Amino acid sequence: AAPPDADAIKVNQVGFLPGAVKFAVVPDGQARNFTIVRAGTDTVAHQGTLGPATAHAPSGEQVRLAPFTALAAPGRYQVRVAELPDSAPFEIGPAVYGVVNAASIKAYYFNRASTALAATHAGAYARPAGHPDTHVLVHASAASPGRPAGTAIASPKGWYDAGDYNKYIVNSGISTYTLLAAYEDFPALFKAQDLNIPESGNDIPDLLDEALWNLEWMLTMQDPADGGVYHKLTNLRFDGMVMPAQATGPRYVVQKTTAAALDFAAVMATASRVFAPYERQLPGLPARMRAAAQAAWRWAQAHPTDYYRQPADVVTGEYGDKDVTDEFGWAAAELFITTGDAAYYQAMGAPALQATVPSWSDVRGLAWMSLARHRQRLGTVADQALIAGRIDTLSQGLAAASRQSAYGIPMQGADYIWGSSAVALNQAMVLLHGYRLTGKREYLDAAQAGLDYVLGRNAVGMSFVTGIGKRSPQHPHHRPSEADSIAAPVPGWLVGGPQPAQQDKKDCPVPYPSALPAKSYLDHACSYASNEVAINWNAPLVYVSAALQALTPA
Ligand code: 9MR
Repeated sequence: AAPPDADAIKVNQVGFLPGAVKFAVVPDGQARNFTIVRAGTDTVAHQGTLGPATAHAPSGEQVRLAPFTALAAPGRYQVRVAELPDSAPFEIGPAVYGVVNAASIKAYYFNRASTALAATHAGAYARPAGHPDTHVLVHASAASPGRPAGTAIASPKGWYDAGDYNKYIVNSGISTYTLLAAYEDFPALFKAQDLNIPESGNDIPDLLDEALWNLEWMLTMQDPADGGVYHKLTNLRFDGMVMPAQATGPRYVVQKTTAAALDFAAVMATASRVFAPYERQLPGLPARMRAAAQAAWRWAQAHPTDYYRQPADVVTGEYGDKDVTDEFGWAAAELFITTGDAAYYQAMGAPALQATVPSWSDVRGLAWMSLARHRQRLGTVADQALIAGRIDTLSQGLAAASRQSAYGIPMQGADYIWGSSAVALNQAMVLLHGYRLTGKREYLDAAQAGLDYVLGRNAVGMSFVTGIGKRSPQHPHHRPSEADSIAAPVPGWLVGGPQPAQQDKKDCPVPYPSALPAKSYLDHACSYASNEVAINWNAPLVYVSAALQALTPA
């Protein structure tokens, strides 16, 4: 018989806060009991009984849960089950998510465009500047009377979207918002954080400094003549696997779209209130962001159906979306919260706007989470019961899915889509809002399961975050990681994760090990459909790791 898989026992490879709910997943076999041992020893710290054997359809497995919530003593441990290799080591401790949280934010720094990364901040990942983006051409699709095709604009800074070197407003929207939301919800944690980025020590929290790098770019994507916002800044086609400084093809801004204007409006409205206390350090910026948000909103009102249409000569990412009712709702909600103008709340269409787990193309949930966060100061215009009800109902559904899952996670078969890792974390983000609103412990526990999933309690038994955990992605689809001739990938990046469509099959020299939804994952740089990194996927990792650290009762 083949030797049992070294990672047959699945557990969060970072670990747990002492007061957290704690589970491992064990393949069904002869064993009915398990122990938790001090890592690398035979010292038993906990003994438990495995739960019933249950089928997990997304991975085709029969598994049992190993619960050990009662173990709260700080230390380093492994799960032990007879006849199986011990699990990956993990820690129980009071600051257990500090490292993963900091790494997941630092990843954005590593993806900064238009700047060199100095060794003092980037260590081995230091690199020369790429993409100054000071001479970006207006594509024919974006031409306007004031800026005819071929005109050059300056649009520097921002983060590369993902494994590619392009910059997309729609995806920047949810990504930057989620970082700002983490700050709005847990300011104390971030005020105490030192990420060793160039701005560290400048009297602005590092998380906000990092967000600012992208916000400054976003502001340049608005045409001051009409308030419209370009959909993306891109090469005509994807670069090869080269370092940023080697990717020197011409850059274009492409088509103003309704979705870009609205995502821009939502983020700038959010940013203007988040940065308001930093007026002294950033004179005029909060007001400028607020005016930019309102101008983009007005443009979208006048152009409600300008959907993205990929021009024939452009083949990079689309982030196309032909339903912008959710973007209208989200932008209206953020403008309402920031300005207090009831007309925005009316424009949001709250009674018809559902709450769903957010993604780049469905941002309704972001509106509801922001309203929930600020509900105390919204006055009588906003329907308090509706806000609480939307978040609670969505959380209930996710908690129920978690209870029914053999892995004890909210993820179901249909959730294994492109970027499935971020689905798990966006579900957790919703649940954390549910917990803050209602105090229902099962929401906190289901959110914990989402983080456990990406850090190792998943069907492939690995942490999906580079540099974190015993077994993590070695070959993400990330140009710098491939081209830098350093063996270890750039750390702190969450990879997209398993999903069965395998759109990259034709580009991969090796087959996927499985086509099952929860196992259809390939740790190879070819695999942009399962192993790319992206700013919108890292953002809920930042949020959830901070939130669990801040909210889990001791
Ligand atoms: O995250 C995006 C996913 O929802 C889409 O299905 C996929 C194909 O259109 O594109 C993903 O976004 C990619 C973007 O288009 C370009 N940069 C890399 C992104 C992550 O793969």
